[in-house]
Parts: sequence; structure tokens; C-alpha cells
Amino acid sequence: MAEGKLYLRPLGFLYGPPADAAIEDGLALPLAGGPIAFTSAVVIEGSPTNSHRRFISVEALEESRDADLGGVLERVTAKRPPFAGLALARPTLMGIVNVTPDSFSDGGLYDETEGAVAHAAELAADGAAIVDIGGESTRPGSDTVADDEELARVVPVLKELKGSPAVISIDTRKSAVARAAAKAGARILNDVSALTYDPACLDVAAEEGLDVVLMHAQGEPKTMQDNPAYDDVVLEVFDYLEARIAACEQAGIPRARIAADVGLGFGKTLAHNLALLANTSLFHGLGVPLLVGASRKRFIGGLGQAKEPNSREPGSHAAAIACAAQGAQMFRVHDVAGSRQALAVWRASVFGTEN
Ligand code: 7PJ
Repeated sequence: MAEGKLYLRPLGFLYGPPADAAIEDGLALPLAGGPIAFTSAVVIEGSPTNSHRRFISVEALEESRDADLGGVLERVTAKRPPFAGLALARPTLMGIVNVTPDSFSDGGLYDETEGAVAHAAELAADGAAIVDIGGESTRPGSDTVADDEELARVVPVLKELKGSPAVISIDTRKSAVARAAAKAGARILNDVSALTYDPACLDVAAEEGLDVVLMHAQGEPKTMQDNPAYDDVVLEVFDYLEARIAACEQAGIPRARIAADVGLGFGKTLAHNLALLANTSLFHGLGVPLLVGASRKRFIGGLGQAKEPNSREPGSHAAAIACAAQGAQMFRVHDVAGSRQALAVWRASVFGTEN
């Protein structure tokens, strides 16, 4: 048997009254303290290069709860405090607002600012609890943008969004942008490099009191899809995010202000993305809320034969539901109204009630 670290992948999910009854009877445990229960799990022991898996019921898990298993079980089941003031009791949407130059418009920055502000207001009206403002494309193949350029794109938008009902998130890897965004009212720092591209982001988040989303990526946007490789993508992404959470805590960002994201499409093949999606529940072992960013990504285009990004909505909704069914709390999406509808109908159907 492989000796080493223990990971827990909760399975056998229950929703609504059966979940409450099974928890009461000691046959299930709550997933991240939320309304979903799990009745079994895969215990993974070892490391990304050498691991052993065994299937176990929650009853047996409770009986064999030793010191090692107890730690991960506590993190998997504990209730999460609100993130950026949001309770997360039901699927929470982060609407995407890109403030990157539109090649079909020659209106300059004024038009871009107005367009982004209007788009953010629309997403908030559609039900986005969070709007994520980004001035640097980090899609595969993208080049980096200079600090000044990124600041010029996002700061006017953030200033206009003061007083918005949505929580404002800044999607950046740069400390200067994160600092300016915090001063202009942003509450969340969403960093696709998990505060590694510019380590000063750690201090900015701590000093400004920003909540942070830590996302895993392998490599740089320009080249990350060239040849992504892992021994075990699920365990490696878990270990990475766990280490980044520890780095944040050390820098003075409390765990209650951290969320984690596996980074679908960021240095990942189709097989890697699918392994991460199928193992979403394992990431509750990080002890923080989970954010999923599947919306319109290339892997959906491949699976769904949908070449145009805006034709990938049905697949995007399906991926979000698959993750919500495993207890993921937040979803970064383009189509807020459609996602809201898909998740509301899924939720009402499995819980058997509108509320
Ligand atoms: C993500 C992101 C994601 C988080 C982008 C795109 C590429 N931030 N920023 N998670 N993706 N947290 O939207 O296709 O998946 S940019």
C-alpha cells in the first residue's frame, strides 16, 4: 500500500430531505457544510507518482476516523464562512466582463468603458452576485499587457461601478492593478496565477483586505497549451492549491477570504479537464469555497462540436451543473441569465422544492 498523504473524494450525493435524514442516521456527511450530503468516498493515499485508492462508505469512514483521515474529513465537511460577504448557500454566479480592445470598434477607450459598465450592470440585473472585470486576456496564446495599459482599461470601469449591487472582482495577475482596483472599490482579487506571477499581490491582498480566488495554471498563457503534462493532474492541482492557500495565510490573508479554482483549460488537455471536472468534490478537502470556470472553453467546443465560443452555452451549463452537483459553490460564466436558469431548474429538480 502506498504510504503518504490522504485525499478524500466524496461520492454518493444526496439532496434535500434524504440528505438530512441520512446525516441524522450517521449514514452521510454534509459536503462543505452545505445542503448536499455524501454517503461514500474514495480514499486516495500516496502522492501524484504513487497512489492507492480504496472505496469506503461514510459509516466505515466514521469508524476508521484516525488522526490523518480526521483532518481531511474536517476540511471536507466544515461549513464555509461567507466569501466576500456572499453566503454561498446556493450556486453563486460571477459574470465575466472583458475590457479588452474590440477589433470591430474604433471608438477608443471611452466606448470600451461605457460598454463594459453597461455589460456589468446587465449581468448584475440578470443575477450575477459578482462581476469579474478583466483587462488582460489570459486565453491560450495571449500576450501579456503592460501595467499602464491594463490600468487604463479597468480603473475607469471600476470607478463607474461604485454603488453597483454586485460584488466587484478584478481579474488580474499584477499587484499595481490589484492595488488600484481595491482603491476603486473591488472586493475580490481573481488571479489566474494564484498570486505567483507578481508575488507582491500577496501583500496587496493582505493590506487591502481583498478576498482572493486562487486558480491553478501550468505555464504561461502564451505557451501553456503546447504540451501540458502531469503525473496525476488531480492530486498535483490539489497539492498546488493547498500550498498557495498556505502561502496566502502566511502573508496575512485569512483562510476565510480564500476560494480555489482548478483552472480548466489553463495548461490542460481534454483528459486533464475531464479528470478535474469528475473529481470536483475532492477539492473540498482544501477547506475553502470552490469556483469553476468552464464557460465557453475550448474543451466544450471539442466535446460538443461547437466551434464558435458563443455556441457553447448548453455545454457550459452542463459542466456547471456537474460541478454544482458535487457541491461547487461559485461559477464564472458569460451567460448569467442562462446559467441562472439552468442551475435553478437543476437545483429545484434534485432538492424537490423551489427553495
Ligand atoms: C478563468 C479565469 C477561470 C478564474 C479566465 C476564459 C479565460 N479566472 N479567468 N477561472 N478563466 N478564476 O474566460 O476563457 O477559469 S480567462
